[in-house]
Amino acid sequence: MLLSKFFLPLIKDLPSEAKIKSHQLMLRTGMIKQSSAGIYSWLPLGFKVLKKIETIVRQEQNDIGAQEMLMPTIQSADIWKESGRYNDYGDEMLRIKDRQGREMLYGPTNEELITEIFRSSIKSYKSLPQMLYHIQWKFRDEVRPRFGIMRCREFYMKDAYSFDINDEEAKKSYNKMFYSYLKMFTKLGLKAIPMAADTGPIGGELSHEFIVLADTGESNVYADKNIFDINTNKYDFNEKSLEKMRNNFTSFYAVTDEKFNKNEFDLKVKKDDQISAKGIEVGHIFYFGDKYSKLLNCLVDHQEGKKVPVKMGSYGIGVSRLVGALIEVNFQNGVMKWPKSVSPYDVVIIASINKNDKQSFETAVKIYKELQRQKIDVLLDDVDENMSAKFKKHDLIGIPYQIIIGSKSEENKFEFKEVGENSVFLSFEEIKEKIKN
Ligand code: 5CA
Repeated sequence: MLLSKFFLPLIKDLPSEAKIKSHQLMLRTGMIKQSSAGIYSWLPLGFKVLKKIETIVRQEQNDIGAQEMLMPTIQSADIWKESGRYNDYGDEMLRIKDRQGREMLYGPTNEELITEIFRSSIKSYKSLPQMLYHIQWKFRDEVRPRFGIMRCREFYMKDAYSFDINDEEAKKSYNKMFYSYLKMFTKLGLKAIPMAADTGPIGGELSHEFIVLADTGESNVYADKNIFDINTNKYDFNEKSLEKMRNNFTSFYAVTDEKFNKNEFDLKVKKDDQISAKGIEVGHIFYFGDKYSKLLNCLVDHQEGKKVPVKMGSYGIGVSRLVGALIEVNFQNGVMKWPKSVSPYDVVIIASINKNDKQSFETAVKIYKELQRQKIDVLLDDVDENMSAKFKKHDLIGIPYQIIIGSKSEENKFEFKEVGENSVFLSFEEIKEKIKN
């Protein structure tokens, strides 16, 4: 992509409500544009990052055997009346009437709809376990939408649902998700720690929020610092190993503020190991057993002949919120560096545009075409402005690798820089290898 042709509306004057780094950066680099309070359009740069995150989430969910599907954003109120949440959800739910006067709503989550799909499709324990997920927009009419896409009204969520015959089997599904989440966040370059949490309007007794520590986070968390040192790579995807992994995490004190108890904290965690910090909730998993299956009469034939309500869990990830979390963590001292796994482009060529130096631009175009031929996603900054203005702009756009073509270029060696490190002079082959690795 040529930057001169790219739809990238950079803005200089930030609206005063942009208080945190991610909100500011996303507006300045034209990743998003507010359309109304808490509702955003995703412009090409932001959309690319969002889709890359989505791809990693999808891969990791498929890897543990979860099956992707797609449920609609608009749901009928009837199933929510069956569960009793049509009233309980309160003002956060956006209620709509269609032309026949039927009550509809914009889904804030999908426990009811998935239970309804399941009950009309699966009748026997023989078809269990099942794990289904979709990645779909949600709407919650938050009282105070703020911090851009961090707490907004319309947001992109991955929500998965598990179905098992009993608590013991359901625990295995919960452990699989636990594992999938930890792997997924590692791939995104994030350290997200599972912490015991309140179940809120979803319900049930058991839940964990996955928290990324950040000063700008909205959650207050309390933890034993040793939980951050658990090496998740030593666990495999088999029943015993997954159980060990979960037991390892849950043996450390790590809770969100609703679950916090000062006496317990002091009793279980040495003073020097106590962390009390702010964090961003990037995911939340729940086990609520037969809460919805009982209310919605979602029964399967048990091995012993009787009919039993299926045991369910649900597992959410804030796909759009993750974009913000990644910025909060990786935007330091005015310089953004996207993790390579989700960067909008693999590399940017920053070329000097100068009437007296036609050579530089020709070289830049040559490298650009060659990288494209190698299927490397490359951005060429061909905008007519001085190099220092270009560097400032790319400090914000945050592509992790830069090829700088200007006065310093040498014969067949090009200035190559990984953001945050010193630049080096490399041949085209060496550059290609670096990027591909
Ligand atoms: N049904 C369950 C799990 S599938 C559920 O809805 N869980 S949740 O309410 O915790 O939401 C899942 C994730 O969505 C959260 O962990 C958070 O990362 C993200 N999220 C929730 N509300 C918002 C919001 N207003 N703006 C942006 N992301 C949000």
